[in-house]
Amino acid sequence: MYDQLSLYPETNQKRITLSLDGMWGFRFDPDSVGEKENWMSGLRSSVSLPVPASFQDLFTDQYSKNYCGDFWYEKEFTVPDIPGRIFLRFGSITHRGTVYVNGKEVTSHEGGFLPVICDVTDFVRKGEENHLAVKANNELNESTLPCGAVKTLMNGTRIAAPYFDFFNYAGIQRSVWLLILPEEHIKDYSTDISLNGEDACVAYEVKTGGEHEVFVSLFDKEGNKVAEASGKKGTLKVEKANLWKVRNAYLYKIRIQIKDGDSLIDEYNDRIGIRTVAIKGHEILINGEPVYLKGYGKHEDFDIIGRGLNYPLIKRDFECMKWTNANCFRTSHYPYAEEWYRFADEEGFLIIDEVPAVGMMRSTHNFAVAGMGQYTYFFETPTVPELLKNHLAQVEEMIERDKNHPSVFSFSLFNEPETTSTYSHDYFSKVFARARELDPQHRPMTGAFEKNSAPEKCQCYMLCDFMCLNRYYGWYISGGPDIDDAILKFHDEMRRWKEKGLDVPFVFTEFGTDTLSTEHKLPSVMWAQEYQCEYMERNFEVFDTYDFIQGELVWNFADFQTTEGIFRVNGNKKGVFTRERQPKDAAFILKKRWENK
Ligand code: BDP
Repeated sequence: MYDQLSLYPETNQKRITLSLDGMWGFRFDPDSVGEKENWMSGLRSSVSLPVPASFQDLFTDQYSKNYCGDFWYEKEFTVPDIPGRIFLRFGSITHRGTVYVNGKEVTSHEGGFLPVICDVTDFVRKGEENHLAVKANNELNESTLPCGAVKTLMNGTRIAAPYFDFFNYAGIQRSVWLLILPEEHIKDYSTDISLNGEDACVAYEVKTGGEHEVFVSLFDKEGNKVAEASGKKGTLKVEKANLWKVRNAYLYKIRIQIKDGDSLIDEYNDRIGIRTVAIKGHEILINGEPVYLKGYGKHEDFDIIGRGLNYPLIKRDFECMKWTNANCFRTSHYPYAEEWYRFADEEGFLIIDEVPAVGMMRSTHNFAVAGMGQYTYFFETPTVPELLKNHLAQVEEMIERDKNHPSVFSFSLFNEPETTSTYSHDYFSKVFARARELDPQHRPMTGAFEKNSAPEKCQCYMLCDFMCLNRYYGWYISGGPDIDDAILKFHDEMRRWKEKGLDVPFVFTEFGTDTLSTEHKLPSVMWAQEYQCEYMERNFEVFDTYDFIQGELVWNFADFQTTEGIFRVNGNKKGVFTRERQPKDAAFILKKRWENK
């Protein structure tokens, strides 16, 4: 866990944020000789590569695309000769990285989807050029998040074997910043919101590195101060609060200051939304009002840049989602770049924020094995203590990073693990308990279950505040001409869940069909656009039968890259949009349904 420094970077009168994005030096290190040969002080022979981006699709050869092992980045940077503490902040290093400044190791971080932050004040030379090196690694095993393995080809080449259905993109995929902060600075803040009639209370807590007094104020959209308080802990009382509503967001500016008498020591500004989240019976309530979730499971995925941060892509995705009248998405299967959440805050989208706990089932084809009733043991192996340690750390870092976003209304703590053993129950009890302890806003906690997690067998559903089901009736189960059977089987499962009398909302976090944008056929066949449309309509029949079904997130928003194989045609084609973000026919069906839902 970091020293509470996950605040999104801001430049203001007391803070300087310098971008280190651009071209960096890059070099593969297949024999892991980098450290021995002192690459931390200079890579010597390197190629230029852009940051942020995944490295895989930038090259034209198989070796680079499928490279699995250590790889290095380097960059020269100059630190201005001004007072302050110097930090480096990587949006992420996938899947793990060690950071060196001027040849010396500064920090190491495990997990590829959350920030890496380090204080480099004692490592840099101010006013001069400094050398930054990162040794990264993209190998997977059964104690990493996500889970997978490394396979060795007969010629000795190592390749990632993910236990999950997305390409193992890696690299420095998010922005890198140099931060110059005052010696005594604001490290973190959290809020908890309650409503009282038309008024709101924003209880806050600020962490700083010193003892000077803290002042907090809140400004409305027009810049009028609407509340203020002082102290590291306090309450902002907002009269006639403008609420952050779904698809109708209102954001206040929160300003936090450390002062010594009249002199300002540090300041941090952020935008927060005033809204509450609750689960009551089978309803999801935002500001006390029921909301039906409409939207998608997504990926950070695009041609050439892989999982690299790209502002135009974020904009286009939100425009496409809004066009279909969606109000929600799940950050399947890992926390996304923070820019996604900032945009969602503005646009009034709800987010189910997911930790990279995917592939927790011993199978490289979860999507095929799921639902066949096969026991895919996982939580009774010797790798579990290390896996749990990583899982808990990433839950902590995710909640720490995302806790103040109004868009984040829930945290998902897994995707499709094995959940039928008592081992899985013990494991996830610990994960849920820790997450509940950490979230200052006490959001509902959940996880996405695959078909093996049946009502009679699942040992983990009781840990969730609402149920998220990934179901493929009409695709992996009884597809094509058998779809009538699929629907009967689907009803049968829902009836069995109903009989359990859980009285919690159920949300479908995945349902969908692979669909090639080139294929049309009447009557429909699997993989043709007509079938995707029919499948949607038939699934909606089921959803609309049960009042406890409170949401539908289609798998997937757009086509995306996966590992190659006979189940995938240059990637997973379950997108409602193509990888280029153009609509398939099903997008028009969703648009129409969600307009009135
Ligand atoms: C589910 C997974 C998702 C896959 C999807 C599919 O959660 O990552 O991409 O199925 O098969 O098993 O398309």
